Amino acid sequence: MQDTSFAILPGMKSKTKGPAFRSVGAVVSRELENNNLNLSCENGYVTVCFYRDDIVRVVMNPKEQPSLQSSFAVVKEPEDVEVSLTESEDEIQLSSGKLKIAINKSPIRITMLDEQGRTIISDHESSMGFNDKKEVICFKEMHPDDHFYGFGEKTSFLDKRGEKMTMWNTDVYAPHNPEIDALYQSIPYFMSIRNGMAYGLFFDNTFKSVFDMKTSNETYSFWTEGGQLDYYLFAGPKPKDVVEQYTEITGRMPLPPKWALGYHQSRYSYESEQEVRELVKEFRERDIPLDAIYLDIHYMDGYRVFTFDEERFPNPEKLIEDLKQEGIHVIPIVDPGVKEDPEYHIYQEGVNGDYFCKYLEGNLYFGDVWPGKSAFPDFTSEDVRKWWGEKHEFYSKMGIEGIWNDMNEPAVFNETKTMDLKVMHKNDGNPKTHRELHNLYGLLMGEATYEGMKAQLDGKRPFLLTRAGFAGVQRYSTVWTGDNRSFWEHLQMSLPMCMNLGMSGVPFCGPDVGGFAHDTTGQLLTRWTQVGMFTPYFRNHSVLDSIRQEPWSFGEQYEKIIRKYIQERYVWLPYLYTLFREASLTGVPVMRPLVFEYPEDQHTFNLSDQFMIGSHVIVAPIMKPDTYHRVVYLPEGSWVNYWTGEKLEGGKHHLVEADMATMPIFVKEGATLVHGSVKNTTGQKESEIKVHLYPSEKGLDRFVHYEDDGKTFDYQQGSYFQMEINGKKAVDSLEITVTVLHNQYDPEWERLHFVVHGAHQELKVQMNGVLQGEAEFDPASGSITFSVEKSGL
Ligand code: MIG
Repeated sequence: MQDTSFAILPGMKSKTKGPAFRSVGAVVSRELENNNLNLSCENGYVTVCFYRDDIVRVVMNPKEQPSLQSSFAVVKEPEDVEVSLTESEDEIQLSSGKLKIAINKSPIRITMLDEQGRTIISDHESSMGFNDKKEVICFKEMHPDDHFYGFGEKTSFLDKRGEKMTMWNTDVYAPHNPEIDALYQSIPYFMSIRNGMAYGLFFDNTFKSVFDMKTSNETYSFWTEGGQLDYYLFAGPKPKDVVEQYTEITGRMPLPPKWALGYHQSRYSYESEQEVRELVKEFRERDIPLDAIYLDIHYMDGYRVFTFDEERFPNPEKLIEDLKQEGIHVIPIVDPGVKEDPEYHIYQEGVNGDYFCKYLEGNLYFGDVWPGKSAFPDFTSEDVRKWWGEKHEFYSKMGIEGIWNDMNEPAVFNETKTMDLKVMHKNDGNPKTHRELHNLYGLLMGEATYEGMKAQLDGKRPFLLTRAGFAGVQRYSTVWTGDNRSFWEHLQMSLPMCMNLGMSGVPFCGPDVGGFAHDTTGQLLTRWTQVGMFTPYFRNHSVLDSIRQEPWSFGEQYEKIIRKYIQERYVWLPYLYTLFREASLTGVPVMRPLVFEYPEDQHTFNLSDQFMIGSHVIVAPIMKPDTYHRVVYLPEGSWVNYWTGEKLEGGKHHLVEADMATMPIFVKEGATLVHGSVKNTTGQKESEIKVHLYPSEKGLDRFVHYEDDGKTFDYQQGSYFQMEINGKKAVDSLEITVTVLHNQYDPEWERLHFVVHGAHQELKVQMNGVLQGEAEFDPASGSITFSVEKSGL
């Protein structure tokens, strides 16, 4: 019976050519062991277990009792959840109080319900199945109002309903167009938002997998080439809860060093010490802030990792030291391929230590990459990760604090673009093929690199950038979206791509600003840098033979605007840093789609050309050539144009003007924005911070500003500063309260400079009960300003 049901499903059309799927069938018996419900079914086994009262794991294995070992993506052990079980003839029910799992017995069909008994997610009647190729599949019901987000790094628009996506880390030089459904990162996770409610699903399987939200309108499915059907359900109910739940399972981003949030300049390649020094000089002379410069593959001796070319970089220590004096960090690229060269120490160590990937038969795997024939470290084993991490002393001893990992899908120059799938990874004594572990290669390289650098930096936070990754990549690395092109379409695409990465637990991400391949133009670079001001990761990078793309490459007219937006990044940094802190604690992304904050508002469901920074700022960039107007959607509430102070009513679309120098930004009334000042680097001292208040009729929404040293892990021991800002408003008065919540770090600044926006002459401003008699009203901007000494807080 199940066979026929599977065969006629439209979702199975593409699969019917292969061996037919069979359903796991009806539940035959059940047993509750600790918190695991083990079900024996006609054609297989299913285990259901609670990880938290709002997180449930389901595992199906056609052959035997499911293994509850998780992939490397998972960092969480199940909590001791109190679960009650009730059973009727047709159904078994598990309840955690917050969440109910109802299991229909014949055929097995799992439904998740909320406290009120509303269905959140439910198996289609075909539920779970497998075929004799060892592929496994799961069908869920698709509600007419489901909209899907996440899935990591994908092309196309924000809402992934109607898409079919493959999870297989792939180096795609071109094209990143809507039909490319596998890029460098694989994050087999999504969330659904339906009528304001959200749930999430993480498919913890490292094989190539596919999510099909396209073929049928009533069901969606996910399947994989091998292993168990192993997934987690996150109960929500809000998008923020789902991200929190997903990152509880796969981990969160450590707080990055502040310098990693500044403006970064890259090029394939800055080829010599002299070129790098001249570049820095140029930035300084032109007064453009800069925090980091990248060394692409030309810095190495014949593309051998952990070396410098002695002619082009005769004294890297001195270069790095000199730049550090100016507050600028150097970030070298490190690829996984190690050149086959018996006279090269890394290759020698790798062979002698048995650190490289091998076939079952014992011979080394070699692939062609930049250095020519190369071997690849087998990062699936801890000793290899340790070795690789320790090798980074070569860089850290020179003062390097950031590493750039590329080609770690791994990319290999051949037809399949990657390693031979037959390679057998040692995997700490549990050998598995590359076919199974391919998607983990970048993540494991990231762990090796991050942990290695962390151990060497003497308490300082390392920075890592990676191209490839899997669920959990946020624990080690920042993600850039690979080889995009200098197309307006790719600027447009970068918004939903980064927003979905953010919804997938990766808050720290960004595209190559200006576009990597192809030639950028003055307009495109300017508009892209405007967006870059707010993308969590902000780096300009371009390919070898393309036109130059540094901020001054297109004449003064564009340079002026580009400078202004890079400077604005530094102005907004204290606010961004507070959001990074939030992301590191809860997983909630810094850059987020409007649907994340307004999940009930249908205008936001597929809004791909606007985004939010935190909960009170909407950014609506221009992403078309010769365009100086655009439509902006503002959700409910009152909004203020950041540049002009003009007030705009929410709940509707507005036509706004945006000359070349303007990227429209809107601030929601009730907001507090903490700003710093224009600087050369993030490391420069801040003597005063500005607190911009945008009171609504009622006052201010509670805001908690965060600060620490921006460099070390001391904040984990409590060395940070937190200040709560609140406010009550009447027609002629504003009562601000500032409360220091946590005071174990002394901020650099001496005073707070308050700016009350949307004020009028008669407005009386009090802070902590004290009337600000000295406050000045500026009729031109409609704002009231006053300062408060830190010592007076
Ligand atoms: O196949 O290191 O995505 O950022 O500049 C090219 C050279 C290899 C690909 C990366 C790109 C980098 C380039 N690399």
